[in-house]
Amino acid sequence: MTLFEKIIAREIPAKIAHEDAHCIAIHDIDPQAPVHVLVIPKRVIPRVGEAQPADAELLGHLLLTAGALARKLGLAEGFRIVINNGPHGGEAVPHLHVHLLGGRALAWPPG
Ligand code: DGP
Repeated sequence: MTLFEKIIAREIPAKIAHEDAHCIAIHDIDPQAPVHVLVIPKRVIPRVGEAQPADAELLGHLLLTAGALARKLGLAEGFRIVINNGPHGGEAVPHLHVHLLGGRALAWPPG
């Protein structure tokens, strides 16, 4: 089981921002911005580089959910969506998740 599957199963606690049939959104344990939420599919895709055409609807749902959460959490000034992939991408948890970051001006390019 991945760490996020354990959170979905309520075996590990998390602050939940949203949940529906296909995904859960939790506040990151180590926030990098005033708002830092992870949108996580309930069906495990290890990383976006391994996603398949059959995952298209689920991937779209994750982005739509992140956008809706940005509105709900008051990120009217802007926000960033990040998906880390593999060692050079900074991936730590091999269960695809969308980072939603906002609440401050974010630097570009990222480190
Ligand atoms: P990534 O590096 O893209 O795989 O992001 C993993 C994120 O998961 C990282 O920002 C920290 C967060 N994280 C790790 N463990 C936990 C946890 O137990 N609870 C919560 N809420 N977030 C976690």
